[in-house]
Amino acid sequence: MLPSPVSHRPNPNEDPIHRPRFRVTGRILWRYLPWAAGSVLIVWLFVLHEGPFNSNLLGRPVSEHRPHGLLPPPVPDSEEVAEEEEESDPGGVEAGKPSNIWESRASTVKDAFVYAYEGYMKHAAGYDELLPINGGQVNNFNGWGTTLYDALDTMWIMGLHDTFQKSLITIAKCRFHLEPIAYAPFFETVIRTLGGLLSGYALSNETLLLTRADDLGRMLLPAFDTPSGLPMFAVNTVSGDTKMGWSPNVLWSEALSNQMEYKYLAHLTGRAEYYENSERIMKHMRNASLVNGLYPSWWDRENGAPTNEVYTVGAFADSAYEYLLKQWLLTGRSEPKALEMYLASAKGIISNLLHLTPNRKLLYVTDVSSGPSYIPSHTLEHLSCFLPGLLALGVHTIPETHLNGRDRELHAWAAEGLAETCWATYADTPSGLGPDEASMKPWPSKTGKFAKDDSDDDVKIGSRWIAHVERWEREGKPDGKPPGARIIVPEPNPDKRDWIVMKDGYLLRPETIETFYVLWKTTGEVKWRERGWAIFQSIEKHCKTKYGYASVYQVDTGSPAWKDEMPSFFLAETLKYLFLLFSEKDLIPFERYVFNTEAHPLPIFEWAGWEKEEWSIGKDDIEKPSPTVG
Ligand code: DMJ
Repeated sequence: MLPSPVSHRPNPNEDPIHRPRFRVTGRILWRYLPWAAGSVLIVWLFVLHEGPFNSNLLGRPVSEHRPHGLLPPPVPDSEEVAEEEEESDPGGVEAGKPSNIWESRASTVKDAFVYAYEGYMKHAAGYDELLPINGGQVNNFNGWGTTLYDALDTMWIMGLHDTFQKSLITIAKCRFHLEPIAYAPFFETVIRTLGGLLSGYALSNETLLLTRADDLGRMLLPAFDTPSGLPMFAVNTVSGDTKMGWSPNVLWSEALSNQMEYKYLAHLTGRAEYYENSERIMKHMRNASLVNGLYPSWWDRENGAPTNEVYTVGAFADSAYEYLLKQWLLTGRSEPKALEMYLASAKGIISNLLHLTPNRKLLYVTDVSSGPSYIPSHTLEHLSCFLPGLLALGVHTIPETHLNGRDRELHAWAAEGLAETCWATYADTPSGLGPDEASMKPWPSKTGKFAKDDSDDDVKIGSRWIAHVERWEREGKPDGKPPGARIIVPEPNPDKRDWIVMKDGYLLRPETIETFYVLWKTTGEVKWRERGWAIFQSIEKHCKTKYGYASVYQVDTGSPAWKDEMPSFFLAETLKYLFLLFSEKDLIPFERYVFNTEAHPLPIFEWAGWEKEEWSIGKDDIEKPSPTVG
């Protein structure tokens, strides 16, 4: 430590020689001049670089205290945006009123969020979720108040800073405690709670959120402690005990939906174990022997081998495909194997899981089980409606060098056609809400016109979209777009729809709206916004209760019945994507953020040199040529 000139003023009583005063002064000068000059120089350089001392003790704006200095600045909040707009359009609007219809719609969504969150806080604070019919509460995850964590970044994005600040008090007190017999589900806790904390930190720069993310990330680590590295279903955060879920198998979605959160956390904290555990699963999956680039939905935790031959992008798989592309984007495109795995799997999905209905030519994604050939179930899950958004994000972000020509077109057409069908499942029903599962009409048997033209193997070719695309190409590409990629007109008559309801609940899920948001941002086509608004109005009409919003049954009627649940993802995802869909400002640009599977935006970062070196990042990444679809 540098000596203080005051406390070290020479004391003549301590000086045996009693030197004359000028000599004492000269000695002081001699001892302290270099330090004083150095200090002046440092202060001068600091002021020159940072401006006057007006922010905090260090003279550096708080927002710049970021690990590695690579993260983007906090997102502008919507209140600031509204103020800016008022200034730029002073005559056109009433003071304080949104400046156009879309901002007004965004503001209505914000009101819905406030209504839902206030209902939760009033009747279920401290519990995971609100029971919206009677104002009850339920702990269905870990009992730490999942809805608050899941809703955190939505508050910030909507400019609800007071609400955000109040949430910090709860988070500051939370120690992620669990009784000995309780377990936190790993997948849900990572995507909702850890994802919420990390995104809240990235947007607000509140270090409390990073500290808690680090605490939680560490407490969940025992989940990775299995022979294969594929995670356990749940963890006790106090003892580190783990347990399996209802199935002894690891779901593909559970194995590969932690890389975004753990890699970002590794980057923020420098903890190797975060990177290594999640990356071990990536390496394992990359070395797995696959059929058509597709990943089976069940895996063995002991030996790491697949335990079924069911291929789906719905429940058990969805977010794993999502994390292949998204972790490549999140880590500054520095891990080519993730992109390579995404492209290979997208090829497998397009060639095998995309099917077409015979009359309306509705394009849908379904699951197939392996047999003599792939057998499609023809079920379209609401969960799978994230896929068009993912494909569109890929087309928007993957360079021509890796996705080009016909493949690029196939991805774009598939995105558009699948989104049209997801929309049709809402637009066709009297409630305006889409079912959790629809059963799509299969292609006619061998005697059917189409199958006869293409091949005798009806199972293989009958409804497969790629076969119809090939036929359309052979015919000289009439209408410019292949069947399945064209606009669908809503069909109120159930007999003419080409689909029937399988599971009749609308569970306040986000996937269709998420896809509309990505398509609006990447294509600029206003139809996606209009459709999002139609869905929001149906939610307002059928799902709003005295205490919040409820999932509903019987979507295929004019008056669906409430189901007593308000899932936290309604606040984390559904209302956030609606708000962003209508907001006129690009609050979360794709160039700077990537949404995790629970709609928590994480900032794109680049690995530091030492991280690459120390953790061998990208060392086993060998760029391969882009696979060809079809
Ligand atoms: C969300 O929790 C996440 O999006 C998850 O990946 C699967 N689906 C639910 C909402 O439907």
